[in-house]
Amino acid sequence: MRADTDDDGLSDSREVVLSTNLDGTDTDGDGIPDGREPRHWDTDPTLHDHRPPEITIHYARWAVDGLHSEYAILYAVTDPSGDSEIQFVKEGDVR
Ligand SMILES: [Ca+2]
Ligand SMILES: [Ca+2]
Ligand SMILES: [Ca+2]
Repeated sequence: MRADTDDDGLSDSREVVLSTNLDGTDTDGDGIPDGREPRHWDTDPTLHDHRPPEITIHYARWAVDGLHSEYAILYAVTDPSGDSEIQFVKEGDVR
């Protein structure tokens, strides 16, 4: 079994190759653990280069009734680490 002293998902030997901190889980301090950067985000664990949030539209509807229109949109914002997602619903009338 390969040693992972700081339990960040990156083995000690791999941390030496990548020049990351063997005793710290987040070398660049961007909130994404060293072990997740190269595998999940393809980012450099030694650079504070995290990505902007992802915005996903799950649902969009537009209805027209005579001169009255309504819309509804369900969208989600996911943080770069993928650990949390917030969903929003926006509804309104167009006259
Ligand atoms: Ca490690
Ligand atoms: Ca580390
Ligand atoms: Ca990091």
